[in-house]
Order: sequence, then structure tokens, then C-alpha cells
Amino acid sequence: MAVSTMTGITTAPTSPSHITATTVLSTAEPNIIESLINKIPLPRWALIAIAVAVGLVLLLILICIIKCCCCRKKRKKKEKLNLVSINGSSTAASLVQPDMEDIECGLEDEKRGRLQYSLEYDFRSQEMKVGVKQAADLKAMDSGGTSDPYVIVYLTSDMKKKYETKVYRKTLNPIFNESFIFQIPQTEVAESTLVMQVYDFNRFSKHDIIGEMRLPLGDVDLQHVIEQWHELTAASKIEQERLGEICFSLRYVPSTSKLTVVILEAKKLKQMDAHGLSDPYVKVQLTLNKKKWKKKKTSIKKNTLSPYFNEAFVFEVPFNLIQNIDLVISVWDHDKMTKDDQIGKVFLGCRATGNQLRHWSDMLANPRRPVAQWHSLQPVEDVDKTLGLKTRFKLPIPSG
Ligand SMILES: [Ca+2]
Ligand SMILES: [Ca+2]
Repeated sequence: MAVSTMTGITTAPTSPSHITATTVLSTAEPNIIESLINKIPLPRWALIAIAVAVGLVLLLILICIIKCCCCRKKRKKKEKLNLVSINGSSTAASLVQPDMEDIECGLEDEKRGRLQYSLEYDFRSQEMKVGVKQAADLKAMDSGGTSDPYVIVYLTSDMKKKYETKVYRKTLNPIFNESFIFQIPQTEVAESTLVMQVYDFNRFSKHDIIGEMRLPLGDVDLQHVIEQWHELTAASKIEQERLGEICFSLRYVPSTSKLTVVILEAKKLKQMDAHGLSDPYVKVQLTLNKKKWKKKKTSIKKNTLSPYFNEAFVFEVPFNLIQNIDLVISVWDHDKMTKDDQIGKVFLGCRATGNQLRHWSDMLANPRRPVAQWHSLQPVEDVDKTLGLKTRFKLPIPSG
């Protein structure tokens, strides 16, 4: 009964107002969808089930995509962290930007290893006993991933007295256990610096410096025996020791092929002898295509750190060769009993840089006119490395 009355209500023509209102309010689209659904030969519940299933699949795909993206980012971060820990640097900068700039920075701060030393000063005998104990985690300098380390030890107060340990082949953790005695008056200790340089021995090429440590003895309490580890640093950075300055003039006359070098004077030269002075003289050398070519030298000025030379040297250099030569000016300390020491040097030429290149170009730009200039002497090893001289052969003087 109840059902019949219900159907009666829905179909009753007496209440059509409600039904027509809903159909009018709803847009035409539901009608189209409705008609489409009606056309599909499936029951309505099946269609709803399919729609839900499709929705779920789409949702799953979406979740998968989001998850994959996150994972990739995380993995990248992990890789970055791993790289950082391998390189041994843990700066915030390397975490943020591990690109070219960092690689360059990394090279500069490259770990060179550590050195264990001991220090003992005997106030009675005025002797400094320096022990070279061992080194650890040295930088590999040879292609096989190892080095052949040895250590050079000296005090800056007496540069002539340099000791060397034995060479240990193919190791980055050598145990030296050697000690060396330096005679040094108590009054000079505070101004002296202990230098230990770790080198890699090479049989057929120049020995490379792995790193060095510098210990200003003024900072050290010598009342006690010291035994410590010290981090090695790059040698070139610290090697800014004042070697002195030299003034010379250059003059080139292309028509006569004459290069005139006048060594004028030097000042603030480094003390090389025990009594606090040096016996300087200057070598003027020409190289041609990286080979030693011509050489001349000044007289020796005894016991001075500011010698005055005013000595002129004339070289024949044809104009077509001027681009290929280097002029090397080196200041030496003469020693009566032992080999002379080089104090420092500079080189000029088209390959030179900075002040040296400027002087050379000034000379070329002002033919016939002497151009004088002061130059700061540079460490011998640095200049030699840049020059990269090939052989010791003397070339015949070209006739052109
Ligand atoms: Ca080596
Ligand atoms: Ca001397």
C-alpha cells in the first residue's frame, strides 16, 4: 500500500511543479552525460565502480611520480655528501656549490699531511736538537699514488746549515726518527724560525715539495722538551721571505741587435752569512727557446746587503730572436769555503708577468733609450719552475 502511494506521488500529475523545477535548474550537461550513460550497455553500479577504479589508478600514478621525484633529490644530496667526505672538506660552501670554483678552492686547501717533530734546546751548550719523528697522510706526488718522502730541516738564522733525512720509497706514512743539532746562541733563538720541508724524491726529475711547516721559535717555550704533530702547508704560499730588491736598466737597439743590461744596485738583500751579511754578486743570463744561451756576472761586493754595482753588459740579440729570449737576473752570495748560494732571482721577457713584463715591454717600446726599474727578488725554485729550462747545452750564437 505504502509503495503504491509512493509511486502515486511521483507519477501524480497533481504535483509536477517540484520535478520540473529540478530539471530546469540543472543544466543541459547532466542530460548529455545521462544519455551517454544510458547508451552504454552496462548497469549504473558497474559504471560507478569503473570510475572509482580509474580514479584510484590515477591517484596511485600521481603518488608514484611524486615519490620518485623526492627520492632522486635525496639521492643527489647523498651523493653530494659522499663526495664532500671523500674530498675531506666539510665547508658549508662545498655543500652548497660543488662546482668549478670549489674544485679550485679544494686544490688550494689540499691536505699535504702532518709531520711529528721534537724540539729540545740546551741552554748550556746553546744547541738546538730537532727531531724529525714521522709523517702521516702525506700527499701523493707520484703517479702510483705514493711519494718518496724526505725532510729538509733548517733554521732561518743560518740558512747554510740544512739537514736532510733519508728518503723513504713509496710511502705516505714514513717513520724517520732522525735528529739534528743546530748551534744557535740563546740571543738569536727568538728571531729564528724552524723550517721543515717535506719533499718527494724523484730519480729523473726535480724533487717536488709536498709541504712544509714553519715554527717561529719566539713563540715556543724551550724550557721543556717539545714533541708535537704539525699540519703541513703549501710551501709557495708561505715562501714570501724577503729576499731583497734589485735595480737594473735595459736598453735595446734593434738596428745593431744590441741588448744592454746595466746592473745598478741592490738593497735589503737577505742575510746569507753567519755574521749577518752577504757577499753579493749578480749573474745576467740569457736563455733562448728555454735553453741557456749566454751568461755574464758582476764583481763580488763583500760584506754588504745593499751593494752598488753599476756594471754594464752588452749582448747581441737579433731582433727576430727577441721574442724567444728570457733575461734571467740572479743575485748570489759568494762564499770562500763553500758553494755560492743563490739569494733570489727574476726573469724578464715576453713570457714574464707583472712588473717584469712591464719593464721588458717598456724597453721594447722605447728602443735606444735605457729604462731602469726596481724588482723584488723571487724564490729561486719558483723562477726556475716557471722558466722550465730544458737542458744545460750552450747554443751556438746565431748569425742572423
Ligand atoms: Ca717520487
Ligand atoms: Ca758569503
